[in-house]
Amino acid sequence: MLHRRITVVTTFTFDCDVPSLSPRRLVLLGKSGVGKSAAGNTILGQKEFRFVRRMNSVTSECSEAHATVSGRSVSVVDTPGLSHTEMEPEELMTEIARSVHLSSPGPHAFLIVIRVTDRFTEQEEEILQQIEMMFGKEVLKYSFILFTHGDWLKEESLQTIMERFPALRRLVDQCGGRFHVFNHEDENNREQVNDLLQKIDSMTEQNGGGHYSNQMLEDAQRFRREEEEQRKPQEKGIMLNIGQLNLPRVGAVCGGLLGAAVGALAGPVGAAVGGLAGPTGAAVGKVVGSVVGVAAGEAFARNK
Ligand SMILES: Nc1nc2c(ncn2[C@@H]2O[C@H](COP(=O)(O)OP(=O)(O)OP(=O)(O)O)[C@@H](O)[C@H]2O)c(=O)[nH]1
Ligand SMILES: [Mg+2]
Repeated sequence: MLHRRITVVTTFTFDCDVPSLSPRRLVLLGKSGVGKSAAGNTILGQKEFRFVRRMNSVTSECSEAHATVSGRSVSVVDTPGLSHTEMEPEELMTEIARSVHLSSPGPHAFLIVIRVTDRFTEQEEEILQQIEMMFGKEVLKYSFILFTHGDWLKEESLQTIMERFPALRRLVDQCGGRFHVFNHEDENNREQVNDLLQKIDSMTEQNGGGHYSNQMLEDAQRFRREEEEQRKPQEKGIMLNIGQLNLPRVGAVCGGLLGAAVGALAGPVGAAVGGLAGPTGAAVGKVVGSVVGVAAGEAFARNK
């Protein structure tokens, strides 16, 4: 009897997408000079983005760089400042939107960079409105406030600063209370980077492992276009109403009123003169008054 030995090789596939080791794609957003590029370098642990202390904006184009950080692949996209000193608003918006494509298939987190030393007013809240306008409401689910210049915080903790500035508290609250403080002066401190990545992991977990996508960006852009289209007819409506006004008639009415007023004024003057010079003077005064009035009225109507 022939015995056949059959060997069954079973392949088990483990899904190795362990959350803490899965790649992370991050986009840095914020005003000019707040330390976006410097923060990008701190995260990657290498000098990829140019940063300098300057009055004018430094970064004018989006750029992507990646590195292995604590055993995982991390990609960072640096963007021009939302308050760029030289770019036109439309050009700036198009360039910043490109960050999503560079972060393909889409970023896990938008790091909204704010300097702890800034004075926090309602104006700071406008940053978030600007970001929402560009990327849509969905963006808040993936947003995270990253404070830079942590070395400037003395004994005061960020919690106490937030108590002093309700606008800042509101800003953080809108991002689900997520924030982290960075100190670029201490760039070799990898703990601050690992802590940030952990916080981003929790956010990603809350988002079911998902990320912001090109589709969300397209939806936001379509929504913005539709809103603009809806606004246009109303603006046109105002223009039409002005266009439909019968200007010659308006001119004639205004002219008539003006003429009557001048006539009324000139009439008594003539009458006074006439009163002095006798009945002829009065008649002449009245005629002069009315002629001046009518002429003024017609001139006004003609100009219209
Ligand atoms: N002391 C201190 N300085 C910092 C920190 N982060 C950034 N800076 C400095 O702030 C300046 C501006 O930093 P950048 O990274 O160029 O700022 P940015 O937001 O990229 O600016 P733009 O490219 O113009 O939009 C640089 O001189 C940095 O060295 C920080 O945590 N502490
Ligand atoms: Mg920069």
